[in-house]
Amino acid sequence: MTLDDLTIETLAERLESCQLQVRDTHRITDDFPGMDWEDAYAVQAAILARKLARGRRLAGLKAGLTSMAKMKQMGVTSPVFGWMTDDYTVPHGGEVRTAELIHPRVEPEIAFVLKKPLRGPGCHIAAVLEATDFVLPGIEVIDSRYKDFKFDLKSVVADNTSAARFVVGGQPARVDAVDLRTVGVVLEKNGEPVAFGAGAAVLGHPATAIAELANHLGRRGQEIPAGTLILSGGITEAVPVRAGDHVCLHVQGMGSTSLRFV
Ligand code: 0L1
Ligand code: MG
Repeated sequence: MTLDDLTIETLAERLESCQLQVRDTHRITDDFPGMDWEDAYAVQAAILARKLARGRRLAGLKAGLTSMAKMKQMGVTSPVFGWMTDDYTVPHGGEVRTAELIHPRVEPEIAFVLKKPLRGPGCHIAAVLEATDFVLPGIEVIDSRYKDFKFDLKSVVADNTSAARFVVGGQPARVDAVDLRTVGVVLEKNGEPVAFGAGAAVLGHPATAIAELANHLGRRGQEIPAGTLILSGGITEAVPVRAGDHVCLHVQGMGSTSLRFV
């Protein structure tokens, strides 16, 4: 690590204030170009600690930058990870108040719910599938706190990988009832298909993202507890949304989930 505790806390306060006050900011690496990955994850953890101290609860974990195309674009070879608190949860078919967000985009994802804990290092697809209770469709709403959605990787990790809202719903499926590589997804905005893909767009198999999360936490002496909901990462590019938009995700064999921006 290169940053001291006070700096980590100051950066967490800055990024969380932008989120709560719905305003953007410049990249934190502009001020701290030498910061490292541990600094970035420490800022992210400090934002979570601030929310938990105010009574928020952890609602789930997420992998981001998981699609091959997005990783190539960003010049990375492994995903990034973040979290969602209870106030990020949108009920199936529910509403998102656009005035609470800066410049939201939506991503089609497959959500995993674990029945057993997962601990890395050495976690792999088979361990994830064995530990998964069910999978179901999920739409993540991302909302970078950085101006014009422009960032570098350490800045975006510190900003909790742009996490903002999410909805899950549809028909939960057991992992032996669906081929998560070939499962097709269609994302509709206002009734029009706007993005399509298959599960394999996420690291070849969405369970790989969960294994990489377990390995990431394992290197820090942590595990993914049983019962955790995890968004495994966007299957397509993120789609910008605005007030009035209705977004619906269909996942083959798992039904649909949706939300509305008001
Ligand atoms: O969930 C995601 O893939 C977002 C990761 C952060 C990068 C972005 O905001 O697009
Ligand atoms: Mg995502």
